Formats: sequence, C-alpha cells, structure tokens
Amino acid sequence: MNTYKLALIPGDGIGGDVTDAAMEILEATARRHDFALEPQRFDWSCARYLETGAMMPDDGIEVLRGFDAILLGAVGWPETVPDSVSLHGLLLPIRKAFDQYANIRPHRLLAGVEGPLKAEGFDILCIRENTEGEYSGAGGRVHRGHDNEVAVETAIFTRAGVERILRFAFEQARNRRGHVTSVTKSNAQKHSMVFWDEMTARVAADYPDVTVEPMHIDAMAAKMVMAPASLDVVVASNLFGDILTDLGAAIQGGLGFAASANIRPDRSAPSMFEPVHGSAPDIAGRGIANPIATVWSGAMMLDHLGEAEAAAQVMAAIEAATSRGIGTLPGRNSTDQITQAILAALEEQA
Ligand code: GGG
Repeated sequence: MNTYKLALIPGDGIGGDVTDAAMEILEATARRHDFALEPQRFDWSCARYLETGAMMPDDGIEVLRGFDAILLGAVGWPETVPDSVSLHGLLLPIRKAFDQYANIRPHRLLAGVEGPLKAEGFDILCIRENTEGEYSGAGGRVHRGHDNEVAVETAIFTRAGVERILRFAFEQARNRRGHVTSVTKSNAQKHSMVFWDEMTARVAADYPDVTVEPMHIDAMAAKMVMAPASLDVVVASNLFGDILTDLGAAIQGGLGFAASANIRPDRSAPSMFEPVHGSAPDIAGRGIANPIATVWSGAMMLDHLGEAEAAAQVMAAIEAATSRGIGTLPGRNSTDQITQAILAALEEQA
C-alpha cells in the first residue's frame, strides 16, 4: 500500500477549518482506495510570527523537503502582522525554494453553483508563473520617511522561467481543447512583456496543434466576464495570474470554490496545494468557511500523487453535494455541514 507523507500547514484564520475539513474527506477517500495519507501538522503562521519573530523555523524548507506534498490553508492576519511579512515569510519562500513554478488554477461552475454571469459552460485553466516576475522580491527603499523617499520593485523575467511556464501551458492545452491565451501588457511594458510575447511565439512554433492568442491583461479581464466560454488555457505572469484568478474565482461563484496547485513538474521536490482564498479574518472562528476550494485542491494533490481515481471520486462527491445546493451560497451551510455532505456523497458512491 502506498503511504504519502503530507505536510499540513493550516496557517491563519479559516485555514484551520478548511484544512481540517479537507483532511477528513481525503483520509476517508484514502481508506477506500489502496493508499494512506500520513499528515504532519505545522503551526507556521502569523501566531507563530508573533511568538518567535518568524512565520516558519530557519530549517522549515529542509523539513518540508522530506514530504510527498504540502497542503496549506491560508496565510495572513493583517491586524497584527503586515501582509507583506506573512506572505514573504511562508507562502512565497516555499514556492520559490521548491521551484514550484506552475500555479494551476481551474475555473468552472460546479454542478448547482450559479455564478454571477449569465454565461455557462466555461472551463478555464489558468497557469500562473509562480516563482519570478513581479513577485521576485527584488528591489528596495531609500530615504525612508523623508520627502525624497524612493521605492523600487523590479519584476524579473528570465528566459528559462518564461519558456518553461509557456511550455507547461501548451502541454496542458494539448490535453484539453488545444487553445492558449497568453496574457501580457506588452503595449505599455515594452521590455519584459514584449519579451514574453516573443517567447510565446517561439514556444508556439513547437506546438502546431495548439492555437494561441496573445492578449493584453485589460482585454483579458473583460473577456473573462463577457465570453469566458471562449477560453481554454490562460497563461500569465505571477501578478497578472494572481489578479486574473481572483476574477476567475468570482465568475465561478466566489473564492470558496477556487482551488490551486503549486507544481514542481519534475517532482524532485514537493508540490503544494492550497485554496486561492486567504485567511478571511472577518469569518474566522465562525465555522462558516466554505471548505470546497481546499477539498478541490486536495483532489488536485491526489491526482498529482498518482491517485487519479480517488481524485475523481472526491470531485464527484463535491459536485454531488453542490448539485443538492449544499455549499453553493455564502453562509447557507456551515463548514461542517458541507464536509458531512461531501462525506455522505463519497459513501453513496460506494
Ligand atoms: N491560500 C493561501 C493564501 O492565504 N493566499 C493568500 C494570498 O495572498 N496569496 C498570494 C498569492 O497567491 O500569491
């Protein structure tokens, strides 16, 4: 029997609620298939930062390296720790240290979920570059607090980094409907984004079976609202992908449904799975967070681990619950009710 060592980082706010729910469902699924999950919980969070001065220990990355996968809940507690500190102290270092360069975020309406648009039938796979670009962390500030203060944030685009994320997107498109939309702002950003467009054309030449459309981020935002069904694979830089996938979450009914996977494609280091949403301090501790985004992320994790059948069963159970109206509207059901409905649907499959 395969046993997968899983690093569980609930993080802050609703992160604990949604990862607990996901683990209950994933472990129930594992029991029905011939594998086991061996989770180890880490308290790395803003609470830890307040106690120790660090979101994770100095050897945190080395500790995580020994796991098969990481399941993360949410990061951030802005009331006490600046978001820039918490994000750069946990989530971003993990993505970069393990070179999880492909952030995969699916956007589609689950059965029974009515999004805010009239549009139906869209199925978008956003591929966000995850290790460089605008989130490189390169830059600095001088003359702090003075009238002549300067802040510089440098976006870094390397040939290797851009080429590999584009190839990843084209490979995904090959297994889907064969279309890539490559998002830039190359009219305004004449160095990095023109370079991205050139790399898109170069990579596209190796994929004659895939159609490609370069698009500016502003036009893309409109298209995701006006004609989402026309989109298949969307590839974008770190910042653009981050923003577009919140829009993607909105059109699929809300952040409670938006799943993501931070993938190291060659599998030489662990990949990390997390909902797109943050810690939601406004609803933390109320037991009403929607766990579906985390359960869906967990299904992506099972798929990545090679348990495709189990992953498909988790997705079918989520949709059996949502098709009955469970978890489809904010606040309609508690976290526990949604979890129990998904568990019941798994039982029914048996
Ligand atoms: N679910 C993880 C989380 O808390 N994300 C919040 C966030 O701000 N993420 C930024 C990013 O994905 O780069």
